[in-house]
Amino acid sequence: MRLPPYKIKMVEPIKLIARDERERAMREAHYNTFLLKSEDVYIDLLTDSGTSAMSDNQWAGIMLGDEAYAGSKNFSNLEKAIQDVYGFSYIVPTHQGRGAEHIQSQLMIKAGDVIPNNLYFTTRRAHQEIAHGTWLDVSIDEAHDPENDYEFKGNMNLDKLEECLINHPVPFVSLEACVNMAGGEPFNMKNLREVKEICKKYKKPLWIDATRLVENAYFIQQREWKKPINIIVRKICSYADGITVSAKKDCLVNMGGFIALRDEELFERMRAMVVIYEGLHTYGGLSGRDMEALARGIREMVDDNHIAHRVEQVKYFGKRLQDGGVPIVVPIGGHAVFIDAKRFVPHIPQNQYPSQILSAEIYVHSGVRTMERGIVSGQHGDEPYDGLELVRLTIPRRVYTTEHLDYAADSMIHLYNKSKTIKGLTMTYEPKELRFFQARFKKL
Ligand code: P61
Repeated sequence: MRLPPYKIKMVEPIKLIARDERERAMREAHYNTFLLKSEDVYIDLLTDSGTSAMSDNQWAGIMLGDEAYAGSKNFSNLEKAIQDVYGFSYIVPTHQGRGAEHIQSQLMIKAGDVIPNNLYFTTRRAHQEIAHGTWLDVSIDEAHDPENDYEFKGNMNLDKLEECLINHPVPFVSLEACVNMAGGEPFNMKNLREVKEICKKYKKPLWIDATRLVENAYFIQQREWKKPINIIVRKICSYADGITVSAKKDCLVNMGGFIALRDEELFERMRAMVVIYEGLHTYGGLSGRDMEALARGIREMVDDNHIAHRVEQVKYFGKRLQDGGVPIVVPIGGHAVFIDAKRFVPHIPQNQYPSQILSAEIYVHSGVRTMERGIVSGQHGDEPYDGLELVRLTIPRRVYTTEHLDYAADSMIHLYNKSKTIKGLTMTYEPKELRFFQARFKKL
C-alpha cells in the first residue's frame, strides 16, 4: 500500500449502531441502501460521488467565493484550471454531471440517432434515450465477464463501432473513462487512438465521459505509457472533441459538473441552453465558492502522489477481500471493488434480486453501506436482463483509513462464510425512471 500524501486535520464522528437497530433501519429502508439514513451508516461505501474530503487549500478557497450573479472571478479561475489541465478552450459549468449530459444530449442527438458507447452509465443512457436516441453497446466482450482479468476492459470493440457507424445515423461516439458499470475499468491509449481514427474516417466527433479520467490515466501510466499523470490527461483529451464531467469524483468536490469542448458554434448553443436549465453561463448552478473549490480540486487531482495513493488504496481493499476468498470483479477498478453476487449467493436466482439482498445483508452485518449494480439498476423496461450481478463497494477519496477498510473487508469475509443463510427479495414498488434509487422490496 502507498503511504498517504496527507494527514488528517478535521474529523467527522461516525457511529456503529447495534445489530438490531441496523435490522430495523434496513427494514424501514425497504431493503434499498439508497433509502437508509446516513446517520445509521458506519462506513459509507455507497458512492465516491461528492463524498471526497477536500484539502485545506480547497476549504481556504471556499472563503474566497465571489457570489456575483454574473462574471464571478471564481468562474475565471475554474475556466483557467480546466483549460490548463484538460486543454479545452470552451467551458460550460453545470450543477453536476447529469446537467452536462442533459445539455449535450439535447443539442447533439435527434430522434432516430444511435449512439455507440463502451457500456453505459445510468444517467448518460437515460439522457440519450430522453433525447429519442438509442444507446448501443460497443464495449469489448471481456467487459461483461467479471472473471476475465484483461487490463483494459474499458476499450471499445472496433468492429462493432465501425458496423454501428456504417449502419446507423450516429451523432457522436461516446467513450467513458474507467467504465463504472464494468467495474471501474480503463481504456488504453492504443484503443483510444484507433477509436479516433475511425471517428475521423466517418467524420464523427468523439465525446468522452471524463468523470474518472484521472483514474483511467493512472492505469495507463502503470500498464502502458509511463508519463506524469498531467501529461497523460492532456494527451487523452487531445483526441476528444468534448468531455462531460461529473466533478464530484476525480475533481475532489462535493458538488459540480461541466462540459468542455473545442467547437465554438456548439459552445454558443450550449451556453444558450445552460441559462434555461442550470443558471447563468458563469455559474451553471454552482455558487462562487463551489467553483473555487473545484478549480483547486482540478489542479490537485493530477498530482502523481495523490492519484497513486487513491487507486492503490482501492487495490489494497480489493486484495484483502480476494485473499479472504470473496469473489470480486478483476482486475480491481479505480474507484471501487465490485463483489460478484452470482458467486457470493449462487443459490439466489436473478428474479429474487441477489445483489440487492446482498447489499442489504452487508449493511445489517457490518453497518457498511454499498450499492446494488445488478438487475435492479441494469434492467430497462421489459428488456430481458441476464447481465452482471454486482455489489459496488466504492471508496471515497481521502476519507477512510486502512483500519476502516480492514474492518469492512473482515466483515464481508465473515458474511461470505455464512452466505448460504441469505434469502431473496421481491419488489413491492417500482419507479418508472432509474428505479434503483427508490425501489422498495420485502424479504421472501
Ligand atoms: C456514482 F447509482 N455517478 O458512480 P452526477 N458519469 C459517470 C458517473 O459515474 C456519474 C455521472 C456521469 C455516480 C452517482 C450516481 O445510477 C446512479 O454528478 C461515469 O451524479 O450527475 C455518476 O454524474 C453522473 C449513482 C448516479 C448511481 C447514477 O455513484
